[in-house]
Amino acid sequence: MERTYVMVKPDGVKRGLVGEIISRLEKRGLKIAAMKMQKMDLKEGEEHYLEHEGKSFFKNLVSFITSGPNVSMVIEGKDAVSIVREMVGETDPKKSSSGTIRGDFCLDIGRNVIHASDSLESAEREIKQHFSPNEIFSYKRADEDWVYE
Ligand code: D4T
Repeated sequence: MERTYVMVKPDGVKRGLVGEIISRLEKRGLKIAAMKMQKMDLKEGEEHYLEHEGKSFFKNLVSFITSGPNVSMVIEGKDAVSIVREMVGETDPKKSSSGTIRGDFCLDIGRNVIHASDSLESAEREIKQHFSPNEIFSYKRADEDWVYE
């Protein structure tokens, strides 16, 4: 089983998409191992987007991600990192297929409603950045024997 970090960004929260997004993840069979609402401060925003430091869109990116509360989650399941990235769609919603979260709910690259870790290494780093170990839960979902063979 893998764990990945997922965040409904401030635009997703303000647009009332939290329930829809969580519902898609749950219905796929993925498990919520941790969840909280939080607001990133400047330092956390810059740390989250460290790989984009120096790029033309960095300032806007940090200002957007710190503009309001987000809903942060640890999502667990078989191949969770790649499965969730596939459900999220392309970074640019214009290139995202219908049926993906970005393909169904947004139009602009700077307002793409959700973040999900792009590798196991990023997932580990991002989970550590946003959650302490006692905020992450291990439990069995009642339908697990029907989700996995
Ligand atoms: P995040 O990290 O926000 O989930 O997005 P992705 O993992 O899908 O994509 P990313 O790290 O390459 O981009 C981070 C973030 O920057 C915005 N962005 C990106 C932008 O505003 N202009 C751009 O040209 C690019 C490449 C969108 C997502």
